[in-house]
Amino acid sequence: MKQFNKQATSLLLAAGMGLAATAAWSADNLADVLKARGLSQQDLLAAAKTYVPTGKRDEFVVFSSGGQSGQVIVYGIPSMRILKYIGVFTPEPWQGYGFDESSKKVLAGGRIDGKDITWGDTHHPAISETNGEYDGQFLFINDKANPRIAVIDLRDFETKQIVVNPVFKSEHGGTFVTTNTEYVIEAAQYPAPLENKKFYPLEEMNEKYRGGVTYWKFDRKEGRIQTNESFSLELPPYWQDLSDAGKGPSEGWSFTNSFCSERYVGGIEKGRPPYEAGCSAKDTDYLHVINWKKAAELVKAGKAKKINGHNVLPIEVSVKEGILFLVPEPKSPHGVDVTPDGKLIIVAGKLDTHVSVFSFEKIQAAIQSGKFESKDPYGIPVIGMKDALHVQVSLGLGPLHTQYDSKPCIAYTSLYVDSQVAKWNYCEGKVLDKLSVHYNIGHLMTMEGDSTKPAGKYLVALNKLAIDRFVPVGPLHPQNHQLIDISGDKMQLLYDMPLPLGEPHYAVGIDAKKLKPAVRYKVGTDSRTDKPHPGATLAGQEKTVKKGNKVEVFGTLIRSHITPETIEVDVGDEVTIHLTNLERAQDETHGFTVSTFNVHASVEPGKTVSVKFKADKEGVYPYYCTEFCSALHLEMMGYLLVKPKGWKPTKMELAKGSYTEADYKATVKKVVDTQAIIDSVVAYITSVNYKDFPDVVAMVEDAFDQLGKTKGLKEKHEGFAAKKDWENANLWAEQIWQYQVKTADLGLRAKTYLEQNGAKKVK
Ligand code: RUQ
Ligand code: CUA
Repeated sequence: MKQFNKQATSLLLAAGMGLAATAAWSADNLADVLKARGLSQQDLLAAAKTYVPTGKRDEFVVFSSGGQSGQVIVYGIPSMRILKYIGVFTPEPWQGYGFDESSKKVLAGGRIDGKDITWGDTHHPAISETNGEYDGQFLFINDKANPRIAVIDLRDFETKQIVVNPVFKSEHGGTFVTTNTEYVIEAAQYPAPLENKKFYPLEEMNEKYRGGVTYWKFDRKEGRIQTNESFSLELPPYWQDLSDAGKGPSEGWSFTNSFCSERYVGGIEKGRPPYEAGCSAKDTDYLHVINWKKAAELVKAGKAKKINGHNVLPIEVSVKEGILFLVPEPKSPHGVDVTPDGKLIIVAGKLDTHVSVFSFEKIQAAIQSGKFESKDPYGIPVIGMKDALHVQVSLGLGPLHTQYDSKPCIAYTSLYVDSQVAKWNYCEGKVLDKLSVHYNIGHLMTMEGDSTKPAGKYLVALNKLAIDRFVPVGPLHPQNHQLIDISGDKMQLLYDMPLPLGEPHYAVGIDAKKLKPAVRYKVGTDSRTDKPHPGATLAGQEKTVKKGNKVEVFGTLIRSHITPETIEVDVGDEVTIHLTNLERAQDETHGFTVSTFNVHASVEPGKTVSVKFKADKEGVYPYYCTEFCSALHLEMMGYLLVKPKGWKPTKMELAKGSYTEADYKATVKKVVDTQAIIDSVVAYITSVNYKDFPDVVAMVEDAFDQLGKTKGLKEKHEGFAAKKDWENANLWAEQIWQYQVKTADLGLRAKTYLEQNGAKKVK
């Protein structure tokens, strides 16, 4: 320890004097590197287009579904560097998600039939929109396996709410938002009885099984879905697939396609032809065209019936009120994507080489004039395919999803079987370019490509198979996200990124400037409710309260200690530890765990978090901070003492160290030297316009907070020295130094920040 102190002092001295080492580039030249690494000029160009040097940032931020990991993956474009995994349907220990009390409540919102479901099959993220443009405020994502939707607040990138679909047993077509995020759309996938826990044999598929679409009402002010104002449309047992919301002229409408409109029931084990044969027998399936605005009014007017306590508009009502129509679409379609101007709806064929471009205007004309070619078996009017089509274009094998460019009429469609991206013009129905991807592309995504104003520039191919692209890591391969430059006439492949967490289905990319996440919470905030946390505590007010067998600790965290440093309980007590992080400095997160009790919290600056457990075994359990937060991070710890029943203390003295007067004097000198560094840093900071830099102001406040804690300690150590109690004298002097180190650390960080961000002299 003494050794370390000496080193730390000289480091601080060196940095304080401005003796930062300058990194020298080696004598490499570009040509040599290209040769040595076997790279082409093309590779070099791609590298230059994607490389983001240290200190610079990405232009776009992508939120990718984490597939079966139940999480959301956040990465930057063009660097393709992963920035974060957000725990959503699955516990995520780093963020304490599922290991502290408030986040457990969020996960509990996703319980079904009283059971925890600790994974999810995430497919489609959606960013909240204002006037059809991404606004960067909220993110939604669905769970296909256990039909649920989650709300993530982009002010802190935390999951705030999970809601369970009350009438479906699976879903795929979620999440899609309406133009002003009034509703989040979620469509069923595999038909089942809508009533919970209701059994009907498969022979009753046509009569008793149903599909549907749910419109979740989103309250933007609260940042939460309002379940009681949400509703669903009952739909036939066609397998509803993806959806999209109308915009511009088609605002107020939504589109959901389907497959297996044959309503086929397989049973290969009984000798019946399997689902895949029966579900693709017909040449066409149905696009559902729904007037959701009118549907919402009908629900308000009491036309819905309650199923499982949820408002459902029966098919007869939707037909009678003229809010539900069908349009035949080439068989087994997959994606449905409304064009940025809201005039056209593009449906990809999956088992057909064509993409079909439907015209909203033509669909409306057919509806207005009552021109229908037939009715489906449930009485829903069917508009003739020809009457709704704008154009059909043959793109290649296995078209799945379509995304849009910033240039008018330009779209990109993924071709799963061909492993290609097709660039084409949907106004004129012309193919413009094709690019091979590796391999078997599912979704693709352009920047802000779902909005009314796509940003162009980049496209990401979300490939289902990676095969030979990466160093092998066993039979389960990573996924391959490929970055493609779409700024020119021809598409150019720039980068392969292995994604090692689940199978991402869809992703959304937003201009990084639109995201404005906070760097700290207001002190004492419960981040999962966004409200003041009842367990919040301020410095000096820490306490432990015992009532019966319930122990509640109101503690604080600040470099480098946890207050309290000892928690004593009796075996069998129920222990709740509330912790508030008192730091203001950016990125000064503390973590917290107690040995063997399966709790963990991530406590960012200002946040209050609680962990709770039953101290059901006697013993000694260290607790500590799990984030490397400061030089004395390893010392940021304490003991939980779980005392046996009827335990009485026998020995009351703590072991003593053996400190001498020389030790004390050395410590005092160290304190004086360090103060000189602090003074020089302070002199620098106050000589420039540091008040113009909010991050620096926070660091400076924090630094003075730390220094403020040394008040009275000088008198204290001198008092002990006068009594020749060298242990206490030395330790209290040492404690001054501890606060000084944190002050100096913050001060130096502030100084570096100011130097790198062009601070100006004020006097
Ligand atoms: S999808 S299988 Cu969006 Cu193509 Cu889920
Ligand atoms: Cu706080 Cu480590």
